[in-house]
Amino acid sequence: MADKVALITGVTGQDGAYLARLLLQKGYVVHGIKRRSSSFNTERIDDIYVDPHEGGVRLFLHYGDLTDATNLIRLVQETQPDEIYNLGAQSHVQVSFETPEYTANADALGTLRLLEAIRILRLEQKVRFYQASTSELYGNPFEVPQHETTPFRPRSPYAAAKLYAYWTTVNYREAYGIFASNGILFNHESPVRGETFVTRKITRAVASIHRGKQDALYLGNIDAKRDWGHARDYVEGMWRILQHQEADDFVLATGEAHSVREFVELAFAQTGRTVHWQGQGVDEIGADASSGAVLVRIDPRYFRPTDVDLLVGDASKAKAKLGWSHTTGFKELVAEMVRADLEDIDADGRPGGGS
Ligand code: NDP
Ligand code: GDR
Repeated sequence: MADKVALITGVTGQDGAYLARLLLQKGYVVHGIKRRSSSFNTERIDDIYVDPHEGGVRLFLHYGDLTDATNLIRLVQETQPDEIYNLGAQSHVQVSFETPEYTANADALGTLRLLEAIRILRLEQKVRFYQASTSELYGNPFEVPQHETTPFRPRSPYAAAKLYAYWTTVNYREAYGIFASNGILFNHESPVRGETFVTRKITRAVASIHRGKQDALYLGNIDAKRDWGHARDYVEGMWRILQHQEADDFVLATGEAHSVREFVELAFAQTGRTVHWQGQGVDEIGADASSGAVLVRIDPRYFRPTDVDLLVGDASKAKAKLGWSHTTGFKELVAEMVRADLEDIDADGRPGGGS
């Protein structure tokens, strides 16, 4: 039997990089869509990319964009994928308040364009489609923990765009019989998490402060709680969702919620520092318990017009139907991220990783 072919949008992102690696290990031929950029943007996949001139290539990169329908149609036609993983998105919630129209174009209409490409090319019976849906759909949720049947109530342009993509995926499954599934994934992180998401921002700062290259870390809402897992586990879940006997929607989560404040404390603890909180509101600081040095300050610039206070998922459906559950817990995740940023800073003087 011929090797399976996968097409990944967002292959240069955190999840794209982990998923491409996983699929190559499973013997797939992988096509990834990358955006044209004036500087290199393939840092996260450079180690798995083989120069096409060297032969034996199984990972192919193509220029493209979710806002460009003709490009998507051509790429689906040329690559004839068995599985499409739609991971590409303007994925930053706070940025979506600044660029709501672009976010809707890429995240909402981009999903529609890909599903239409499948239909236009008459690939409804061949392609399995994975949509990167998100716990942000729940907003400030109606119930805790959240599962597949919890009502959605988006609280950002990002979440509203992803809501459209979620329902379009369901509709194309029902209307045209496409194997189209949503993974409703709760936050997942790794050493290659984008530097402006809160976890990576914290672990990079912890490493910089520890090596004397930065004084303090500026954060917004430190009482927000999230269900943080490891990206490695979650891409395995994406793959399992597409291997299931029928298209369906699944929550992937760890089932544990922690605050940004707890993440900060645990991350600093990796470098032997205890954070002592003093003051209130925007005047609250986190000081080093032994030296008194200020490690954390609040900057209202990082507050969102509407934020989500608590997200925690119930992945029991994925466990029962897909045999999926997370393997890396919160403490190990934080330790791995701090360790990686310390190693990077020691290697080249700055906390590294891709973005
Ligand atoms: P990243 O931000 O790390 O990666 C996003 C990817 O999308 C990048 O490759 C980026 O390209 C690409 N991209 C952005 N805009 C476009 C566009 N217009 N056309 C084509 N590609 C584009 O996100 P993650 O890897 O963390 O997340 C993957 C997906 O899962 C996203 O859709 C995200 O919204 C969703 N998600 C993520 C969760 C998480 O906790 N990580 C949880 C739930 C859902 P470039 O590298 O050039 O910027
Ligand atoms: P999130 O992730 O919005 O959950 O979206 P992010 O790490 O950006 O924020 C988590 C929480 O931390 C609070 N916060 C800060 N956030 C950032 N980025 N920077 C700060 O300085 C800061 N201080 C406090 C935020 O207010 C928020 O409450 C991520 C993305 O990957 C989405 O694409 C994905 O859909 C969801 O996770 C699930």
